[in-house]
Amino acid sequence: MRCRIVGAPVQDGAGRMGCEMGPSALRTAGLVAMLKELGHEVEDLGQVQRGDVRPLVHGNAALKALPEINAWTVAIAQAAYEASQDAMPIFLGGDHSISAGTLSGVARRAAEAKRPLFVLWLDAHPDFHTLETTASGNLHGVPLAYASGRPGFAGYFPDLPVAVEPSHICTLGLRSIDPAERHALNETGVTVHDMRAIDEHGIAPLLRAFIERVASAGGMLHVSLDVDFLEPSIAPAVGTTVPGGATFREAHLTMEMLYDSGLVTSLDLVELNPFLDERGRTATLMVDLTASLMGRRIMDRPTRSYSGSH
Ligand code: HAR
Ligand code: MN
Ligand code: MN
Ligand code: MN
Repeated sequence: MRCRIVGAPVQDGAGRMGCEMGPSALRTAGLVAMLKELGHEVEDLGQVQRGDVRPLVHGNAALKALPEINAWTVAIAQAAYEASQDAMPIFLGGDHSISAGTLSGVARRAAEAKRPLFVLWLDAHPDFHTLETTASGNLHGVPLAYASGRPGFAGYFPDLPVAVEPSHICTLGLRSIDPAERHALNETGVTVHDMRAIDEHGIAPLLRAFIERVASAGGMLHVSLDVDFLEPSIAPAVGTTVPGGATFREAHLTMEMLYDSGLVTSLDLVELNPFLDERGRTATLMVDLTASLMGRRIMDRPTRSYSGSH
């Protein structure tokens, strides 16, 4: 496969500094060499450059860095659209606000290819706030709402070329949901597999059902992996740790099943804050999980093992 690495060194969407160093840490942990070892062709496009910031005033006084995130989203959406031409882009965050741009760009690409876009959101949080409902004002809490066309972003974030259909979104690993997000998730029909569901059923059947849906629709699949999807004791380098996350094996199994599906067309690696890491262990884990997504396996197995119409 041909991969394109796109650094998106954004930290203004998070409540604390440090995610700006995320792309460097992921590169330092050996991302490019790992992909080449797995037989992929890799092109590292370097870092996205943020465009000019224009003043923006919103009625929610809690909002932080709205002009900056607007400008980042413009630039990242364009970079994502370009990088996804005939290749699989891997976006290196940066906080999760980068996904406002990555989803916008890959949704435009999927629409041009006349294929439905599906999204797997691996996170402790749904990031489903609108600009009105966020109380923290941290804009890493809004990208999934923006990309799925929830109202209130017009004039503050760039116009979306195409929205992601909420019924094509599956969140996995949630365990910190604000009341307004809970309400909106129920109302829009996003699939939610929270940690309780994972505990009760195991991650495999939940993920398999979603993969089957993507396969039978002939869909493209964007995977957005937030560091805080993981149990904090194995992945400390994130500003918003929530106890009770995915274990090492649950996370690898998720990636291995996704590889076997042959459906993943783009990937975000987000929220890594290297300032909070312990000797690079979280960056290394994120690279190892990416390896499992890209074909590293314990023993050989058949690929594309899911029934699809395409
Ligand atoms: N929902 C909370 C808020 O809006 C926490 C959001 C935290 N988001 C991330 N990415 N860390 O998932 O402030
Ligand atoms: Mn997130
Ligand atoms: Mn999160
Ligand atoms: Mn559909």
